[in-house]
Amino acid sequence: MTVPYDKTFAQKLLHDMLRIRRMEEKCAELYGAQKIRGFLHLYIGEEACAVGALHALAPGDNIVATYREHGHALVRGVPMDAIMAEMFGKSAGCSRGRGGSMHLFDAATRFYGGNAIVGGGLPLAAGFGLADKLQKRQAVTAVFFGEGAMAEGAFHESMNLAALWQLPVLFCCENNLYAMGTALARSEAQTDLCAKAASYAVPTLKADGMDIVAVHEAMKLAARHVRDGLGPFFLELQTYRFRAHSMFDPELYRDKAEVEEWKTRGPLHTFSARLKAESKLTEEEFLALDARANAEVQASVDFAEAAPWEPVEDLLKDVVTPPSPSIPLPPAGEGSNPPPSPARGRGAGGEGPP
Ligand SMILES: Cc1ncc(C[n+]2csc(CCOP(=O)(O)OP(=O)(O)O)c2C)c(N)n1
Ligand SMILES: [Mg+2]
Repeated sequence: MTVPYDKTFAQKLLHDMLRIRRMEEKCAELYGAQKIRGFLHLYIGEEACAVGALHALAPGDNIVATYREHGHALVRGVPMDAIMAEMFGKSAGCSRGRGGSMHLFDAATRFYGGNAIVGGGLPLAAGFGLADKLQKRQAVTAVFFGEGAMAEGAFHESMNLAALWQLPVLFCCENNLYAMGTALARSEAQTDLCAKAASYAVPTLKADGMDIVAVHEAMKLAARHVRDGLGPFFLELQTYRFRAHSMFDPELYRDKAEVEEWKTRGPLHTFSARLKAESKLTEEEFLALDARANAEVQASVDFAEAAPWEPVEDLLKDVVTPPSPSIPLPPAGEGSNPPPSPARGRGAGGEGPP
């Protein structure tokens, strides 16, 4: 299929995938240098999903993502400087350095995380959808999650309420076949994710998540459905991560040959090749786009390095709320936990669990 976009838009899609790839390659390097600490989950290989999907949404739409969300934040418009500073834990970061890699957040672009809990974004998305429906805002809430989240109760509860109340939520599952080291077929009786979602009477669609055109077209269709007030939609993007789950993963659960096979379908080189074959990209243009992406990454690292650390005396700010003078404190003794009653305690009458 020919690429149904003009040269400018097609190159924009390619450039955004390059920006994510180069930013994350640099993050992996900075992790080794201990500039970035804590958890770090790379999206390398899956870039077509975030780029294709987010370019089908409007600025007033809400985005909720997982801990593998650096690319979603970037394409949504969170400045790379603010993302990189967040990775470094600097207060110039988009979550003031308090969140790190897994908790990127930016209300200005309606990017509502960055959620470390598997499935944690799903109820939030249902809440955004409910709020928009009650306020008669014609917005879509797009929630991204891995196939591992579909085993969580939060997925089923959110799907059920979204369908029951016909909420404007676009459920976007990035199925990369593994949840940490667990393959889908080892943990799920029903491996057809669309069949699972369809049990909530929600329309579903599968798309090739390695093909940015397929992702973008599927997402446009899904977003139109939701925006037209027809209720929620479930989209499965079939994709693959090329790197480890996080920075601590010996990858004993999959063959190297499988990874190499998926790499032949890598979204960057396949899309570049298509654009070149259709005279929408030259090698010089590719190199220029790549150089721009690398320059943006280097500038963001310089920014993060130069940014100051949060002063030590501020570290408890926003952690503990100071007591409000308008709410009197309870007299000493009240409000604390009562001592356990001997009648309820174990050993009193031999009751209670062992
Ligand atoms: C509720 C909960 N259980 C377990 C974990 C530990 N955990 C972190 S990532 C992950 C795998 C999730 O896989 P998937 O949803 O497929 O997303 P992917 O990492 O493949 O993008 C697990 C089990 C967690 N963060 N939250
Ligand atoms: Mg997964």
